[in-house]
This record gives sequence, structure tokens and C-alpha cells, in this order.
Amino acid sequence: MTKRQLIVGSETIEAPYPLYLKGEITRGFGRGSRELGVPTANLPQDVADSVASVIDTGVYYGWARACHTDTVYPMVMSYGWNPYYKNEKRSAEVHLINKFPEDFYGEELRVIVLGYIRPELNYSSLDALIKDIMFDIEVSKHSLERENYLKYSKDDFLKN
Ligand code: RBF
Ligand code: MG
Repeated sequence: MTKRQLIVGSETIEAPYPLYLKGEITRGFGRGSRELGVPTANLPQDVADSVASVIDTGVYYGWARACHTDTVYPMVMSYGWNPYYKNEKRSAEVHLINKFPEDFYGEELRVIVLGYIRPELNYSSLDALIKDIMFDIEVSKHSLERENYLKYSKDDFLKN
């Protein structure tokens, strides 16, 4: 019997989660907002590079705060090469699940990664990529409602 079946209605959090990441938000390609309608706050390249020893590329969920506000938001993080765009460096891009009017380059971003959603995929169209991102956002919001994940939104790491 797997461990999962022994735990009913609850989730255990196992290494490497929770994974704590922080850094100054850097400028990406600007495609997130422009082409996808899903702006992402990119973590610095050295953070993206060092995470490689801890997690695989893919899409993740958790909590994040851009440090010019006090509010913690659910997030989805895309980590990897963006096969649809064939990037040459791994990026760690965080989409805060909320409508923001402005960009916030230069702000510190703090992120707690709590779980994995799916591998990075290539897509035959931009529409198909956007559709999957919308689904990732629903998965993240839904997962984070669980008590063991919810409590990390109050973690000291995300406080001022
Ligand atoms: N790009 C891909 O090429 N394949 C993916 O599977 C993929 N999944 C993503 C999931 C989320 C939640 C987000 C926010 C982005 C994802 N992207 C993916 C990255 C997207 O291509 C990138 O954000 C834009 O190119 C802007 O840099
Ligand atoms: Mg971005």
C-alpha cells in the first residue's frame, strides 16, 4: 500500500518541499504579459540555475509575495526551458494569481514552492499553451486550499 492511501483528506509535505526561493525580480522576454496574458515575475538567473539540483523542470504551485505589498498570493511557477519558445537558459518564472495593473521589476520576490503540477511541454499553438496555464492556475488554487498548504501562506519567510 502506498503512503498516500494511508492519509485520508490530508496531504503530507515531503522534501524538497517546502522550497524557499527569493530574489530581485528580473526582466524576462516580456512575452508573459504580451503574448500570453499571464505576466510572470522572473527570479534571478543564479537562483534559476541553483534550483536545478533540487527540482526537475516543470510547473509548480505555492505561495509568493512581491515585497512592495503585504499580500501573499497563490502562485504558479514555470521552471525550465520553455520548449514552446526554445529558451537557452532555464528560467524560474512566477505568476502571482491576481490581477496586477503594473510590473514590479526590481522588487524582491519571495516564493514558497509546495508541489509539482506537470512537466514542461511543447505546444502546437499559443492557444493550447494558454489553456494549460489556465488549468495550472486552477490546480494551484485548489491545492492550496488544503490545510497543510494553506498554513504556509502565513510562514515567517513571507512576512515583512
Ligand atoms: N512554456 C512552455 O514552453 N511549456 C510549458 O509547458 C509552459 N508552462 C507554463 C506554465 C505556467 C503556469 C506559466 C506561467 C508559464 C508556462 N510556460 C510554458 C512559460 C511561458 O512560455 C513563459 O511564461 C513565457 O514565454 C514568458 O517568458
Ligand atoms: Mg516574466
